[in-house]
Amino acid sequence: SPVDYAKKVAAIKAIDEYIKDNYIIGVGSGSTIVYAVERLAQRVKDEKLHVVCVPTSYQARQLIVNHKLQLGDLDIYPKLDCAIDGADEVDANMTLIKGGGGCLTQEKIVASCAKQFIVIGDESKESQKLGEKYKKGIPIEVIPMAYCPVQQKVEALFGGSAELRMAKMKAGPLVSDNGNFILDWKFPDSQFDWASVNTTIKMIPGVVETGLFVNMASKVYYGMADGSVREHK
Ligand code: DER
Repeated sequence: SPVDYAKKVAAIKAIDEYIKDNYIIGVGSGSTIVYAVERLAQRVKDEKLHVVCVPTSYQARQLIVNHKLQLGDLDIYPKLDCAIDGADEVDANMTLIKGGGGCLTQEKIVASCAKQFIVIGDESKESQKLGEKYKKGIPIEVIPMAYCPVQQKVEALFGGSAELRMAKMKAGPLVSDNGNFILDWKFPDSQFDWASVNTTIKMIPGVVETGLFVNMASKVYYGMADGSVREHK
């Protein structure tokens, strides 16, 4: 489909421009990253590159293993050369909403360990203001026993509604790779200082991580259906 093609061209551009021999690479989660891992595996084979891949989810781990790429972890490689990942939305300041796929916690940890954090996506992810494009709300990973007080505190602090994410192929709430629940906070249309919102929410007892990635992305590649790729300016 045109969207898949757009994702693919963005992924190829990122891998071709950023990956070098002996790189330690953080591998993100979602659907766009699949094209990046495919391209990476092709380059490793063609150019006989030596790279190590650190996953951000069980899904990313499977991608790495299935493409016969060398698997690493943060115990062995706490400093990464670059991390590549998708996003649910990117605003004018390159603040991201991530976590649509429920992998925000390990994604943020891995991104924070990388010298460069490269975001890839189709053009539908680009917006001026968070909330314009991605309507499901900002994911917040919480310790299960705390989800109700966290829900209430987020809504009391900032308004909107924080809803417990329910699983699709399992009865009950979605359980993250870390064994936690996820709230999707549908925030009100307002001028938010996302850095301060992120810090405040993280300080609520029971919150593990938010899907607000503030001042983390080094570059964003937006793939277009016509095969061209725009970089965030
Ligand atoms: O869950 C996540 O953070 C994913 O990276 C998501 O934001 C991007 O998923 P996509 O590449 O399938 O759009």
